[in-house]
Amino acid sequence: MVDLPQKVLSSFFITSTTNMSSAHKNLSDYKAQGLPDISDKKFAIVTSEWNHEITSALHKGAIDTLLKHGASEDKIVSKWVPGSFELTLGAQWLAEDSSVHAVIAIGCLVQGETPHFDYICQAVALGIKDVNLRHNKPVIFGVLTTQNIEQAKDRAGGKHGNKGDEAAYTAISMLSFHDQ
Ligand code: DLZ
Repeated sequence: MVDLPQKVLSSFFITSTTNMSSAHKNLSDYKAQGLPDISDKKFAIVTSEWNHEITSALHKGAIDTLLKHGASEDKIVSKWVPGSFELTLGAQWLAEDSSVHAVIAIGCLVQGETPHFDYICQAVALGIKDVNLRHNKPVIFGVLTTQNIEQAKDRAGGKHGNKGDEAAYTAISMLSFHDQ
């Protein structure tokens, strides 16, 4: 295991166990304490047009959460791509901007709508992971992969919260981890 200072370890893991889905069913229930000042941080959000009703709700959730935690409106960039498959390249283009501190990728893949659901899910997940590592900055996977549209609605401001909120919270948490 990487030898991180105890202060970093405890702050990261306490934040995680206090707020993550294992403790609260979903991250939208988090108690945002001890989050850093993010007023000088630049966030880029790339969102898929596919299943727009869902992705626009996730996108709004992400922006609301960033603003709620002190992000500056003029430091939030939003771009749209046609489908979730395009999120990886969109995220990469945004991550290439050295002034961007964190990227949030938002999409919604519904199983019934695509016979190649599994391939797209895997490609996007691995693609986003690669962009994280290539650019050494948080690129958050805010992509719903659900069996049907109802499950997606439940996670886009419905009974399971808003995964866009959670994606934004995760971005802030990772910046906090990095800056300590
Ligand atoms: C083609 C397709 C299908 C059938 N379903 C979805 C979906 O549920 N969610 C989504 O974000 N995108 C879907 N797409 C579009 C692909 O992500 C991609 O845009 C196209 O295959 C073109 O590369």
